[in-house]
Amino acid sequence: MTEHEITAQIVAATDLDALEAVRIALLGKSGSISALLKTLGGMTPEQRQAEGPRINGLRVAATDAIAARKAQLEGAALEARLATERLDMSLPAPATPRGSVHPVSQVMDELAEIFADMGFAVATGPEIEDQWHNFTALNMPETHPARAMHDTFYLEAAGGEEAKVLRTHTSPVQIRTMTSQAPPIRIIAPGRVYRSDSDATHTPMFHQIEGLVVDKGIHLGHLKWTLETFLKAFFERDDIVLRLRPSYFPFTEPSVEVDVGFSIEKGKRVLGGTGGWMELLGSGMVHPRVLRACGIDPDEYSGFAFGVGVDRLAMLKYGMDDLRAFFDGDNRWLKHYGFGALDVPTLSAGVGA
Ligand code: 2U9
Repeated sequence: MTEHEITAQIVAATDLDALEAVRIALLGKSGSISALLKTLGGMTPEQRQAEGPRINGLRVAATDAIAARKAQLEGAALEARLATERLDMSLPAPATPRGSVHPVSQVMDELAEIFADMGFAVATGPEIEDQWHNFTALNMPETHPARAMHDTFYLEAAGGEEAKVLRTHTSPVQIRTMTSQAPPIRIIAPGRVYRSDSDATHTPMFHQIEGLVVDKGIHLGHLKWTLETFLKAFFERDDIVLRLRPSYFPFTEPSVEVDVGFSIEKGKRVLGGTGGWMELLGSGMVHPRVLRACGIDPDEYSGFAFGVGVDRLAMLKYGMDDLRAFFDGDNRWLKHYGFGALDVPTLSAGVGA
């Protein structure tokens, strides 16, 4: 067997499987070159001196030629695969993108934008909470009736531990911020919350956005200005009028419910003016007990907080009437109310654009 015959066999292999078969036939345990190598043991030293380099030369030549052919065949296989997987990146995007932005996501983005302009940071936290962050720190001790009023979902507790809850509001996020960060604090906490409640105006999961400001000398005037500025930007009207009514929440003192004036335009109810009043959000000055629970001295600092349903804000701004449709995943509804997948809501471009 000559080197020429060996390389001819290797070059004749047209794919990787055929090449592997040739390799085994030459260099495998019972391959022809392996058989030649075995004959060296039975030779005289003189024969071995002559045959050794020749047979070894065949082995090296075969090994090198197989490696070279393998690289060649692998390169060709890759080229063939790339040719079939080719994607023309210059193809234009479809004229009508299929996905759309859910109104709740759009409103969340708009809210983050509006509050960022007022110097608020966005804070987030876990949706599975312990009872201290969801209730106790918010001035709702175990026996407090508000715990029952929240229609809480309790999780099964691991042996001996206190049951965790699905957070009933985003307030625990503010508790986590206050226990980990010193004032001044200016945050909004948007996110999913859960209550065991379901009808045309309630879903077991809904979205809230809450705000919290803690600093020296914060008072109700700051709260009213902040809410007025936010609602004017959100509803894109300068004639938004607020009416503050005394109320009660365990975590604020005093507590105020905020109504917003509406008027009738072309037979439709629109926000703005003072033709009637609609309850929109809850707020108040952070209860001194809540500040103290978070290690903040209420004699030195005060704060305001507010909470509003994001789904409700979306319904009011974009004229939707059934809350349940928000979470049905019905493509026709999403097509009708959804926002362009490529739109970026910015205040400068008009939040409702
Ligand atoms: C801390 C202290 C106080 C947040 C507040 C409300 C009043 C309120 C509701 C609006 C509609 C919930 O989505 S809704 O059902 N919220 O009325 N929320 S004051 O007060 C806080 C929060 C955190 C540490």
